[in-house]
Amino acid sequence: MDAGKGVGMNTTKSQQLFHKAKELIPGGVNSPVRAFGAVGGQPFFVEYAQGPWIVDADGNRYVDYVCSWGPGILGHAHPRVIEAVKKVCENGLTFGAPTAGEVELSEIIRTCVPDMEMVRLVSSGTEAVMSAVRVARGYTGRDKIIKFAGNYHGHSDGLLVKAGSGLMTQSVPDSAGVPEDYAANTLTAVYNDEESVRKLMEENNGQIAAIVVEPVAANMGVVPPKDGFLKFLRNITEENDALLIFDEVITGFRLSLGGATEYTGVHADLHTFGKIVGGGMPLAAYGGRRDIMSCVAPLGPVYQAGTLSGNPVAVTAGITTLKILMEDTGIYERIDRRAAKLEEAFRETGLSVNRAGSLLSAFFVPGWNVPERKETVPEAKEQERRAEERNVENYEDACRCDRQAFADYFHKMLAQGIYVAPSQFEAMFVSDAHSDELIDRTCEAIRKSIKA
Ligand code: KE4
Repeated sequence: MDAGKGVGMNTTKSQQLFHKAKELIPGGVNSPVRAFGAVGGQPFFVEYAQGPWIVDADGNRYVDYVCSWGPGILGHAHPRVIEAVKKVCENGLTFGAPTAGEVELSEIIRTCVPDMEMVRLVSSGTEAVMSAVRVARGYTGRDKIIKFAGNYHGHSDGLLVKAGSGLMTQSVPDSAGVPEDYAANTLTAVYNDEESVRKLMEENNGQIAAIVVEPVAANMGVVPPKDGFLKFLRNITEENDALLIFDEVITGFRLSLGGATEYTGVHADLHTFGKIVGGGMPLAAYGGRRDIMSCVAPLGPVYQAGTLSGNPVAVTAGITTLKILMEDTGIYERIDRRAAKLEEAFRETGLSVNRAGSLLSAFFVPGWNVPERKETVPEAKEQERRAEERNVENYEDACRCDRQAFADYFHKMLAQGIYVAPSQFEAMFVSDAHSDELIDRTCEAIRKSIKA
């Protein structure tokens, strides 16, 4: 990738910090995507963030559309959240014993998502999905699961897999260190492709514990489910006595207060939540049907535990965040409307765009920069082919995008003080702190950054 960096920005302190960090931390970061590997250049180191703004070690300010990969739906350092966290810290940071806050947060989650009849709090999205899959296996007595290419569910061994040689075969590890046999029980289907799921179900009849899916995919860029796809997954799991797991680590409390269930009307057996549910602190959750969750220790035989599970400080951040969302559900209309304005600006530049509520991704699809020849209106069939080619409906479509063009766009936006996710395969997150004025400024920056 071309090594780009903010035009005219002083990044001395960030560069010094990155140099030191690389000596101590693999790649200089504590999560790979932060290293700017997909876009080139060096990451800035954050000094502080407030509302829609993120400020780096050199004092450069950016409008932040990463929002810590989703938690920041209220904007950074919301005063009520900060106040509540400061106050609860004075009581002690962790006890390893039950607290009233865990009961309150679990009840709030169930109020927002009634299908969450029982909840277990954990510390990361990875832990939530890993545990939900284990519960599904324990409940059904079956070993195999189906996931989708392009869906990311955290870094547990059995989910760090990719489609094998022939898509209808078992998956292969997608990371060094994952034994082949750990991948063997994970089958990979094609998102939005019912036939790929049906074949795997038929070929593994009676062996599938669950299908795990991002109800709106956001890890291959944003890819919404086609009409009927989630309902199809609901039906085929019921027909085969398998469970349906909605991985709502991103969509939970983002698409609506009731998450994907409210947004799509489809009910899953188990759900996982992260990011927003913890208000930006290390907290996630899994849960669902009472009969299934009754399998979880100490109630049942499926073991899962955690020293900091339900941590009182994290729980307080989560409770305060969800209460603010419950008190003002108008936030969803506001952030969706603002995201729609960004979508319109991207479309004007010729990019393909997928949006679900306040989640969106612009794709540099093949031919994105070939202006339509106005003098000749292509035949309807040709128009249909071109439109089809521009659709991003699965991982294969997303992989066809021009990543260098994305990298150039990323750095041009950064140079204008707009920080979007440093990867074509990530989402753009809009928060309630992104004012209409900032949205307009971002639209202007988009038009300037993307020149066919
Ligand atoms: P964590 O373990 O990172 O809290 O959550 C894993 C996870 C599970 N499920 C979904 C749908 C997710 O998107 C994630 C994590 N999301 C990424 C961003 N796409 C986190 C960013 C990162 O890895 O640094």
